[in-house]
Amino acid sequence: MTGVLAAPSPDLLAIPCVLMRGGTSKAAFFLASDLPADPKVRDLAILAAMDGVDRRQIDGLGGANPLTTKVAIISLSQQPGIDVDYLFGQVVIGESRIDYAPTCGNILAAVGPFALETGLVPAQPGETKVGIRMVNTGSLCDAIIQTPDGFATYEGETAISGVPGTSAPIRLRFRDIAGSTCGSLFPTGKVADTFCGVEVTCVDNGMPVVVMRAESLGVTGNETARELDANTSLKARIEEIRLAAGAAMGLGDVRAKVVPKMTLVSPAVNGGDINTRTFIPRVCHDAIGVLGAVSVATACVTPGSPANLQGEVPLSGVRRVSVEHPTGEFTVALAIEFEGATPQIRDAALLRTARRLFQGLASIRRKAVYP
Ligand code: NQM
Repeated sequence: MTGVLAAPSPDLLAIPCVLMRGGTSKAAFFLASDLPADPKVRDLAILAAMDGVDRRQIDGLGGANPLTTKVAIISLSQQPGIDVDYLFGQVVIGESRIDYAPTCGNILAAVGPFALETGLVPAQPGETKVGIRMVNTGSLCDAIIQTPDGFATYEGETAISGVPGTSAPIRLRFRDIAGSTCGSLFPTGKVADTFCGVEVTCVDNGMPVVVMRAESLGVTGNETARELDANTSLKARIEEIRLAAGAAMGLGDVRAKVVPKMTLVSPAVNGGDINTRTFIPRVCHDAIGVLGAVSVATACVTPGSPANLQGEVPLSGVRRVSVEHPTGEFTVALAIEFEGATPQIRDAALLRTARRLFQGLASIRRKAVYP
């Protein structure tokens, strides 16, 4: 058995696909040039590959959790100074559709190694900077990949919470992510609003997030993700706040959207700056999204936000914010400049790891794509 089939069935289309772990998530990566050019046909192919219908995703590559049913479509960028375009898709499990509204910072970590390994970007001696445009939001990021021998290396000493072992570090430096989806850092025009009797901060520093104190929802914020997922009355209340906040953030009717994400904050318990539990938006994250963490960290340093638990008035400069989550901690470095009382975030940087898990051909029911 060589792995290459001698007589493949014509019932199945075979499309080159690489499964990558990016941070604490997994995605099927495709080159845009390998997928059907018509976006409608392309999405049928992706949904058939992942299984968008069944909640267990038993007939596809998806992992039956929002964190493991993600897709990245990569192409060379036409934008000067940028190497590749990264279009992210969140397969909405059981609904047979792909949400292209958000981007994903975890999967972003795998874009650089994928671009190097597929030959889209040549490796430099030592390390290689890959300039990435996040097509969903138009935001830009530089990913620094270790390339000691002219190849991406996956081996290294960097550990991230939520992933066993260590790997080579990938440095992500975001440019201009404030207002990525909503147009401004605080899309309601205020740093604090009240929806359904709960004080919140609506913030978009790379990801639209509604941040509120756990105690204002009657929980401590130290519960496990599983405990919170089982709390149906809490989840119903959070969804009610999300619908009101989403409209106020200019996102319209967010019932069918996976943004804004919802984060409960409470005092840090392990020496960090803040403790979090994040709903993405209806399932509690085992950790926290990358850009979600950047947005929460931003609320955390903003005077007047309910997330500013330490009553902090930060100075301009680089502020490292340690965001605790159910499986560990995530440090975000924010370059802050103040205009009056409101922080302006000049850039945000963080460390992730990634790894190629599988390379091959996704086998897709031809009839699902070309009925
Ligand atoms: O916020 C989860 C993840 C994410 C997205 C989600 C992410 C981000 O952990 O940038 O990384 O919010 O759906 O992959």
